[in-house]
Amino acid sequence: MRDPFRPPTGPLAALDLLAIGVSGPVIHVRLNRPAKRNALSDPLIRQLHTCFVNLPEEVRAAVISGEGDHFCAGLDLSELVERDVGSGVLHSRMWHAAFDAIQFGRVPVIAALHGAVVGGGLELAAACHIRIAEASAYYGLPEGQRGIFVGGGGSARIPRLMGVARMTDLMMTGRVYDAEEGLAVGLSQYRVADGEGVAKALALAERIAANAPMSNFAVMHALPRIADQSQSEGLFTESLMAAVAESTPDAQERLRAFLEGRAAKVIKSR
Ligand code: 1HE
Repeated sequence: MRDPFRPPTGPLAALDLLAIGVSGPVIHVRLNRPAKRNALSDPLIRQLHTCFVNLPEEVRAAVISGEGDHFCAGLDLSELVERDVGSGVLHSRMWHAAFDAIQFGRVPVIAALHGAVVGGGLELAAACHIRIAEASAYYGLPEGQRGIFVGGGGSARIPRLMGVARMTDLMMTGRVYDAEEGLAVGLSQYRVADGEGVAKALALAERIAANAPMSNFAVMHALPRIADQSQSEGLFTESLMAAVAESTPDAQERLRAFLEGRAAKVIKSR
């Protein structure tokens, strides 16, 4: 039985645009602007950054979801009007810092998606490590229709999930993918019934939190970088990361546990 979720203490307690609960090693962070469909205003982006650089010590995995009928409607368009070039660059860099704190932070992050996952909402989802989509989830990149471009890391992250050609199609034509299509093209890794996304995400988060922290670190930090490297550089990076991971006391105990018959076998799931 999971402990009840408790509100955080410390710097996270002041974040009023996020509804945050901590239960054991799992933190659940909910975007909490449902009246504006969780549109990402500057204060909300800053709060996401503050949250992920100040995770409580005991946290080992995180879940992000959205309050209300939608995960996230993307950039708060009311803030975009009359922004000059210089502040536009800084604004985009602020998003990059926040989403980097999620992708390259201390713990794996799982997104539970429902309703609109559009524009910056899809950029946020793409910064997470695993995405679970409820049947109601749909994906779009309306930047093309709004006369703007992605600025929250979408051009770097989204093609790595579904390819440049598909992203071009979404941006140029306004095409929208439903949950099934999103699963098929790689935007999500799981598709669940409506109302089941958060429970699935929390269950996966608990399982991930039980991994050796250095294994999770290697997957989060080494894997995407190796994918960006040449094969030769990637293989070398892999050797270094593998040696670091397997030399931890945690790894040695887990290997011993298997050899002594104390650890679970790998079996086919249903
Ligand atoms: C917003 C936003 C927003 C809703 N910025 N205020 N994103 C978009 O182009 C998506 C724009 N939003 C929508 O298409 C729809 O709102 C939804 C499909 C997400 C939801 O529809 P619905 O019928 O449930 O809600 P609504 O009535 O459209 O919106 C409710 C309120 O939220 C309303 O405000 P109100 O004061 O009239 O009640 C909307 O104005 C407000 N709202 N979405 C501001 N996005 C770093 S670059 C990233 C670039 C992008 O993300 S571009 C994509 C922007």
